[in-house]
Amino acid sequence: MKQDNDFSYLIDLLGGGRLLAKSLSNYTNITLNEKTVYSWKQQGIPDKWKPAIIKLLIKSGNDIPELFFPPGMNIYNFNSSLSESNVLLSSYKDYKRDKITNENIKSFYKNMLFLRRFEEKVGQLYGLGLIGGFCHLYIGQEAVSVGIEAAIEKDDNVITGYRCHAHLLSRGASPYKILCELLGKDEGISKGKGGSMHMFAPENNFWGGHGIVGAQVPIGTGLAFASKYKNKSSLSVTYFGDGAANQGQVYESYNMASLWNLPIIFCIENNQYGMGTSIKRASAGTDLSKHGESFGIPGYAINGMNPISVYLGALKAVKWVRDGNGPIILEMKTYRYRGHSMSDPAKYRTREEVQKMREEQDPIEFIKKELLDNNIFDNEKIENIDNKIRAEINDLADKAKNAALSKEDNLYKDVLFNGEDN
Ligand SMILES: Cc1ncc(C[n+]2csc(CCOP(=O)(O)OP(=O)(O)O)c2C)c(N)n1
Ligand SMILES: [Mg+2]
Repeated sequence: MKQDNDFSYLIDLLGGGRLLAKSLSNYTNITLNEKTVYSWKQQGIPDKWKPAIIKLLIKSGNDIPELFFPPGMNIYNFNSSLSESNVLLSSYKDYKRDKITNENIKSFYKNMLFLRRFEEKVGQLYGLGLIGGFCHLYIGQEAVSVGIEAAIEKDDNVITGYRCHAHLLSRGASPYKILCELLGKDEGISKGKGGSMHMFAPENNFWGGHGIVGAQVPIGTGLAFASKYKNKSSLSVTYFGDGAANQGQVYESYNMASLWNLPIIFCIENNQYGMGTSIKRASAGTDLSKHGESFGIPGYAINGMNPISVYLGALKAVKWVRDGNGPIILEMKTYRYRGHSMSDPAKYRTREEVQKMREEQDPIEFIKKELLDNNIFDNEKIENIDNKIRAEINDLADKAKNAALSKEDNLYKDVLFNGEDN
């Protein structure tokens, strides 16, 4: 049984003999002792237990080697369990660590920290009365944008709602131009006319910045349609919130995306709250990753406070879409630390809840620990990077403050499209 022995690593993937014996016993109602499971490491996993093990592997977000399926079976025999197990990709942790390089960890840290310090600066500028209009900060949710961006290509299209500064930065847009936009300056990324909620960067394949809750979803679906229509390999990552997830146009988009097999990742940033209401009070079905089921769209819930989980989940989703399988939903379980916008009485949650998330689940602290535990960076290096980022953002903000205000005739420019289609 040489071939079966090769699968002994699956036992470790599922937590080792003791845990697997327990999981299988719970799963099948057949009592299995730990020693028997350990003996499979030498003797091979019996075919009888393989279906249950495959289900556990699917649940924990692991790949299943083709040769592991019992004779006559393949992944499609497990389709129903695929939709049943929305926690699938949520528990990537140590056992998937081997797919992550030190370079990944370093860039997750730098990129997330940049987003955090940038948004903190924006909060300060707003507090000083230098930013007008609405302003929604992304603090707490950094792992989502950073993890997704690491898994997609620059040719792919990204679109989101009004909480958009971070996505734009992740796309590689100029932080200086974003600051100018916030301050209503001529050099702003939308020439100072859009402000916080309406930033666009077509050169970065970033399509807004939309103030109407959920409105970006059909547009993101249109971006996916354009890729398909023009035979491009690019996909569309369409972000929206838990509140937006119940808008009617989201379901119309699901339907069309599935019907036309469009290359789109619907990325729901479930930060647990809309403008002033928790998802539990606002949504009849709180398992947002399952909302595409009746349209035949698979969905996975992912720990959106962990950039490694986000990245690995996104890699799978990207592969699914690029392989021509059509849309997929990724529900990122995340959390925002600040108010919904800069004016938010925050009566819908306790300070203790926010504090607990910050202390226990902060994505940047998590990655910092990875850096230290694996001797990738020491404390000094970590601090130097932080200081460098702070200094860079301070300089850019000072420069932006001194830049010229948007000119009045900008009001009449770029209102209607009159350029060449590409
Ligand atoms: C169609 C529409 N309805 C209501 C609003 C007011 N509004 C702005 S943001 C928001 C909450 C959306 O919450 P969610 O989708 O969870 O996104 P989050 O703010 O949490 O990122 C609401 C109701 C709006 N902008 N558009
Ligand atoms: Mg929300």
